[in-house]
Amino acid sequence: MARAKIALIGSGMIGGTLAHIAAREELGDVVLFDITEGVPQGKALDIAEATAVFGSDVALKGANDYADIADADVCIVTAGVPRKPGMSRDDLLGINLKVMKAVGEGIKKYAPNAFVICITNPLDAMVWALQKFSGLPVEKVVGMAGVLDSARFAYFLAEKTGISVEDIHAWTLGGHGDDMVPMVRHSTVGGLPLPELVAQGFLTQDELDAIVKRTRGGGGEIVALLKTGSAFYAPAESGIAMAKSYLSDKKRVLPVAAFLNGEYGLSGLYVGVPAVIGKDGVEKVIEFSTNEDEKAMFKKSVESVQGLIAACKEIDPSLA
Ligand code: A3D
Repeated sequence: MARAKIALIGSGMIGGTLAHIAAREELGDVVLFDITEGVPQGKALDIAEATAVFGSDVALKGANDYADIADADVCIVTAGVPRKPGMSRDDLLGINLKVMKAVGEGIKKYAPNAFVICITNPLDAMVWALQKFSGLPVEKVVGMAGVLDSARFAYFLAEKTGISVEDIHAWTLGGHGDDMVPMVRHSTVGGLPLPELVAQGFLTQDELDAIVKRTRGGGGEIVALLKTGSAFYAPAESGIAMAKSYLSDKKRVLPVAAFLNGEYGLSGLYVGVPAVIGKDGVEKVIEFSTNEDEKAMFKKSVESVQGLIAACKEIDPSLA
């Protein structure tokens, strides 16, 4: 059987890390695409040389021409600009919307059958615009944010309780902003929902509240430390987890920005929800029960996403 083809649109910090992991895990042949000349070619050659050390038989290519992504099975989009200290994700909207137009048109022309994973911020608006510009079916275009936000939540819980990350299932829903919704009642450590974990004395309510707050600000914490860009290792791992579930029809339930058709009472926009990812892309959205508090937080988060979409429509009337 032919190897899968993975096109990475954007060859910066996340794109390069995605290429490294994809090659190392032998997920398929990798094309690194970027507008900057030399960078995708240099990263592709560097990683190709590393394949002889870790023993992966995959091809890597750097490209500045969309023709090179032809017939890709998966496209992971990180093209655009990341945050610098003091910037919110929303500050990136105007610049990255133009990038999504170019990327969407490239994918439409050369890789219309791909499963497309958008990582570019502000995520929920950019994935919405990318789907519109590419014209691909909504179930084949998804956003990566929830896997990362949930991983941060799980890691902080593991760090505080001393329990293996493997036995923690944490969930964050809603938009990928600081008002994302960490789902405390649905997240478990060793099968115990977090409120029960507090009741059993594994951690205090104050410690749990601090973890929720840190999860919401997790991206900003890294931006403040790095000073020159934003997180890339964990975002890349998160994109790979989604690509793997699609490529091997694994049907993992992952928190992703999925297009909603009535689920959670919403339609026509992308928001972070748990979804089954398999060979058809987003195969099913899972609906968590929500109490009044969670509903209010979800509503606030969705309103932020709706505001970003309205801003996109204002900037580019073809999206209206
Ligand atoms: P960076 O290292 O700057 O890479 C971006 C790359 O995109 C650069 O190599 C640019 O040359 C390239 N680029 C710019 N315009 C175009 C274009 N029109 N076509 C093709 N390539 C282009 O950034 P990064 O890799 O650190 O981050 C990439 C994006 O991911 C940013 O928007 C971040 O904000 C975002 N991000 C999202 C998350 C989520 O969880 C959603 C997490 C971390 C970063």
